[in-house]
Amino acid sequence: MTLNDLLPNKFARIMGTLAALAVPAGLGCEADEGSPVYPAGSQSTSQPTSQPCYSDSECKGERICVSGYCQDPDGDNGSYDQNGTGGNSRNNPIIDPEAKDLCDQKDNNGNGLFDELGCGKIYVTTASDKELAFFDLTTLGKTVVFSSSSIGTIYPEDAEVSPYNKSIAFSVNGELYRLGLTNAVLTMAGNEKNCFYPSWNTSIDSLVCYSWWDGPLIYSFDFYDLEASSIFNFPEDVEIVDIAVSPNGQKIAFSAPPSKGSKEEVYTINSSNGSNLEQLTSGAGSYRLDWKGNERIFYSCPGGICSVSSNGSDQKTEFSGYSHLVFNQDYTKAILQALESPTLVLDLNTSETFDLDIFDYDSAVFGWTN
Ligand SMILES: [Ca+2]
Ligand SMILES: [Ca+2]
Repeated sequence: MTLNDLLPNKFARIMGTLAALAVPAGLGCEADEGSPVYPAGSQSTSQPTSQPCYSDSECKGERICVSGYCQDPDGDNGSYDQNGTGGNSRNNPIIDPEAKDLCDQKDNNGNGLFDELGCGKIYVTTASDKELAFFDLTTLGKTVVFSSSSIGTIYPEDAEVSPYNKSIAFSVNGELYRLGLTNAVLTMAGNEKNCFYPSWNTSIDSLVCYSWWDGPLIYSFDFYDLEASSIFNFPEDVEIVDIAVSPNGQKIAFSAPPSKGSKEEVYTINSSNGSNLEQLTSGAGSYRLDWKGNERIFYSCPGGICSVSSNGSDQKTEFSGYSHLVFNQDYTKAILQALESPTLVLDLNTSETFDLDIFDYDSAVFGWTN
């Protein structure tokens, strides 16, 4: 729904409210003193929200801006009750249209959409990249799972949740760790090769990393026996800037410039033995790779987020003005982030976006689990 859709309805509501307000004389005095105004006869159901405002356009649903607060002029709190069945009755529970729609199979903000922010847990690096934390969409609360302040900085591209959501792999200054999410056990890999951009390889023990080892190298590390083995040496003297294993584990996508000084391109190799090197993009300037299923690779590109099919066709810009995205596990929603812009949840079926607005200002998303 756009603002324009709301305006005629909102105008009618304003006129109705003005007529109602003309009746009880006492209410006018309250308005003069700057207190929130209650519509006539509805003091028991229409309460001021916590949302301050200067104009109606800042208020959601049918609410209007009265005396500095968003308020519902007729006390019905929108067109839907909390079960989304409609009704418009004053007997329905009061719904705050400014509320965040947490994951509870109810329409907590009365906009006709159930749990539009999605469900599950959103993993972030935060506290100046010194904490790993998740936000649970059933409570919208934050839980810190690890503080790295004593060992260093964890960048979001250096952290990834494992298959089955058992653990998080992360690297600090190239040193690889695994943190159990159910038992909080921290395992240090002790890898002699540096590990950057760890990406899990379909098992809870095995992942791939980027290292510089006589040239750019992609290698596999196994937590079961703490063994590393080389998969692929990129033939040019350049830096790889991200790695991502496909969901089915068959392909490794990585981003690197074809030669020194050129733009980074998206490549794939077979994960089993590093064979079948394919360059998928042309002039991409790619970093921060994310697979959408096994068919498409999204990547950060100059000015936005781009994508290319895994066979190299259909390279395109998906979203301008955002720096990175993370999909949920069934690819129905994605989180879009941009520097100094609100973090959004994008519904991939309807293309609607919703302010997530539950993070600390410096939270960078790296995972979204069920
Ligand atoms: Ca809703
Ligand atoms: Ca809900």
